[in-house]
Amino acid sequence: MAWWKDAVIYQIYPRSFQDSNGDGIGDIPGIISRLDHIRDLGADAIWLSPVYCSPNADNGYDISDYRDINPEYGTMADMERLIAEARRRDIRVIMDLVVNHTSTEHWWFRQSRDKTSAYADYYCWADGRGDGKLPNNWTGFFGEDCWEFDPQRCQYYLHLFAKTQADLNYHNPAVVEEVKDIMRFWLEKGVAGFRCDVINILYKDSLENGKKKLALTGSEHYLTLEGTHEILREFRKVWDEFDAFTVGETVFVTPREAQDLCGLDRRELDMVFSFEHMECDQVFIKWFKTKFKPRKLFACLTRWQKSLPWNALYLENHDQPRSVSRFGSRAHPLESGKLLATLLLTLRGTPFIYQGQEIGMTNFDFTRLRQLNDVESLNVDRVLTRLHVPQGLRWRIIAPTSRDNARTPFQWEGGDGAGFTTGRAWLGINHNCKDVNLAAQEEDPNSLFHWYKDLIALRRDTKVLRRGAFIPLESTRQVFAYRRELPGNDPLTIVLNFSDNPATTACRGTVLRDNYGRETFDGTLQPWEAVILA
Ligand code: TEU
Ligand code: CA
Repeated sequence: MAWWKDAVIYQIYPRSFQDSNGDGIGDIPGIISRLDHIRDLGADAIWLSPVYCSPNADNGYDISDYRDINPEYGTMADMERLIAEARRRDIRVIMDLVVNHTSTEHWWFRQSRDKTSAYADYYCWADGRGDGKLPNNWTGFFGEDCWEFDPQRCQYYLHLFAKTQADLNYHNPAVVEEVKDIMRFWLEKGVAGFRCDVINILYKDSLENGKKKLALTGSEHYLTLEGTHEILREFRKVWDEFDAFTVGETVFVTPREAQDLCGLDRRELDMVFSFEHMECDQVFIKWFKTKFKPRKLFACLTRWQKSLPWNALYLENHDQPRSVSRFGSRAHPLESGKLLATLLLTLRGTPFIYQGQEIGMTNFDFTRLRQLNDVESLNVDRVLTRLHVPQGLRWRIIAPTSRDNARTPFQWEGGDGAGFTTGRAWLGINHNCKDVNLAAQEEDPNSLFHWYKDLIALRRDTKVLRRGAFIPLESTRQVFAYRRELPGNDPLTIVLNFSDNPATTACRGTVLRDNYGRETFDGTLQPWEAVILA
């Protein structure tokens, strides 16, 4: 049963959601204590960023034990209680499945250092090319080399992400079986499915040199290859046993490749997170930001809406800067926040809301690298330093792109600790929590939080918004308009003005929702006005 076609999914970054014991780190009992907020918002499922045992080089995306919970977050009993408490509120739990790599502290990796062990072929080991040269010329996702020498085994291992995230070897059928067992373990505990981390890069066809590129040299050897499709179909056998839901995080995929990854007849994934629309404000790579051009976003969304039967919709996650800071307006934070909410909740697909998005949390207000934790930002700073880029410029590159922008603690209240912790938070709390917090927005019927809540409810009650086709109507430098239609249902028209300036549109209709509270519509649009017309 495709429950996920009617669902809104809420992403939790456990470290920053709610601390329950004053150590400054969010935890599972904290999440349980906030389930009512998620119910109140109207979400049907939560996706938890990793809570497994991990030395936290990449905050849980480096797993050292897939069958246990990071003690900072709680115990397996807490996790079981979370699943049960969520179920009691009709909320499904989706786990993050991070199986492209494990932590080098995972016992598979420790064993793998010994060439004679049963785990010898679990990772991508290779010899250097003589006189201290690396096995090939590939570069990693975090801006650095992707090979590390292991003195015990006297070989290099591949790590496309941080040094302590070693890539698994998917040429080894034993690895595929291990992952299937891990998935069964969690599905038997009652989780509803998985968000599959960088799932389109599992299979590396060879470790040959790649074509030199500005970023990710070597990626033609692992991006969305047939070997990965085969592995997904193998995983799918387990998913089908449990009727599990899956969304793949798929880096650098085209609509064509996405069709193959989640085509109904192919029995691979249910949907994918694509990245193209996250690239509308960058040149070449994510660290070179340029002015956001709404028209690029409209074109990109339109292409994906038209190419795929179903999309995973998102504007934020734990890797991306905050959407109001990025696509919205400083002059109109509330209106632009509501407009972005309207976009997310009226496209065709399954909307994912990232914690804090529903109250318009912004990018961090840090001023120095020292305040950051993100392994990617710290690596990039090291690389830029090596290239003699001066400190001021380094900060100007890193600050707007750092993943920590989305990782500051949830702003529940305005006071010290923002209701997140009674202790010292592991990552700085944004000082704007005095103005931007849930408690204040709950009181204010005109708040962004109430707008999200209202649109989620509208979506739940309006079949055309959930299942209708997407028909593009207008796409100018600032206005995006589209229709959702479904035989036997009244169509809806959505008009969005992505600008601090007014605009006009040819669209007309009776107002169902308007973020300026207007009751009639004559085709003129205020700055950042969002209208749903019947
Ligand atoms: O991210 C994969 C990914 O490619 C990017 O989003 C990444 O965060 C970065 O921007 C690359 O430049 C996933 C997870 O979402 C991320 O948190 C992990 O760090 C990464 O995989 C490794 O597991
Ligand atoms: Ca805690």
